[in-house]
Amino acid sequence: MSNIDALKKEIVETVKAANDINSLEEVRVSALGKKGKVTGLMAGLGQMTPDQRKEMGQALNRLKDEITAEIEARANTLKSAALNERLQKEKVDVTLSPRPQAKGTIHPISQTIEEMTVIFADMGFSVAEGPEIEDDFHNFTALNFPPGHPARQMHDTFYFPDVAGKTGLDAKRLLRTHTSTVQVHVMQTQKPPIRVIIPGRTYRSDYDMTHTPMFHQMEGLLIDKTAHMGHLKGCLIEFCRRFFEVDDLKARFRPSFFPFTEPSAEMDIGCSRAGGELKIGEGNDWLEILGCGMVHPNVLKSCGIDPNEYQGFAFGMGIERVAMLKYGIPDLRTFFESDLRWLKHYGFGPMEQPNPALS
Ligand code: 2NL
Repeated sequence: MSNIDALKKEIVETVKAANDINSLEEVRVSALGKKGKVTGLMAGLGQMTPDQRKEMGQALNRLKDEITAEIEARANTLKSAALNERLQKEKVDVTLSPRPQAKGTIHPISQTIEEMTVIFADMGFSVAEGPEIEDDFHNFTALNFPPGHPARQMHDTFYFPDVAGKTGLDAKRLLRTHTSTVQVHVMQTQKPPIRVIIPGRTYRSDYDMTHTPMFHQMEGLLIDKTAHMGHLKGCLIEFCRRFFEVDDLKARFRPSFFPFTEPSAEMDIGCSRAGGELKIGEGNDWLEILGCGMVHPNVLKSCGIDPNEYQGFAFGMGIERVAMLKYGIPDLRTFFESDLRWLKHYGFGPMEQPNPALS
């Protein structure tokens, strides 16, 4: 074996023995670096005859190429081994369940809004939202409340101090007392047909066992050319059956009064109160659940819709009330106490279905 072959064998063996990138680099420097073995042989070419130099030069260049290729192959092997080791060490188990330490729950109000929204969305309603700070027009005047109506009194409504220099009803700012203000905005800006629901916070100056100064309402509005009380009844009966998950739930509509609807009605659903326990969908008793009616022509007119061309129905219900009934929550005031034990008991998990009856 020639000296070159022996040197190649020796270097290739050390390349193959290198177990990491750093020792491989050391091998490269000791062979091909400035003071390396191959580089040293190259330096000797100068002392040779031209024939020897040609033969030896070619042999050394081949040697250099072969060693370079061996080093590169070894480097690739080492790099992919290192990558595999890292992937093995750092792998993420995507089958892990959600973090067990999560302590928060979804508030029953949020869950109930979600459940109601899913049902109305299936009937073609979309969600509308609007400001909680309103003016007198959107909260009262457009909704056909006469100037002296009791609801307008300071006693019931949270008014803001008058804006300096401005007087009269138009300047008055207040916290909306119902979400109907949003329907007014919708009617002012959208052309019928309209089909919206409005969940949101509302405010009234009231605090006792069954009233809190902030509470939530879900209202709905449908306007087209032909809607009538039959559509209103069908829509609300369907809603209650799905919301309370009782397929044959009984319902009745009693005449009532609201300034913004004519005729107006209240809807009751069948229940039992046997033994002091309320059961929805059983027995021969009735439970009031919501208010509704055909939108008053004055309201349509105030919002820029021609009552001779269009008509429609509207409804409203308290979200706390239906949440209490569906989930057996006995005390309204606990909704807003932020008691973590209450939230843990009545709250919902993030993975829970908004309405199991629909899935
Ligand atoms: C209830 C009753 C109701 C409406 C709300 C409404 C809105 C417009 C026009 C006509 Cl813009 N009506 N909303 C209608 C009837 C009843 O709420 O007991 N709410 C808690």
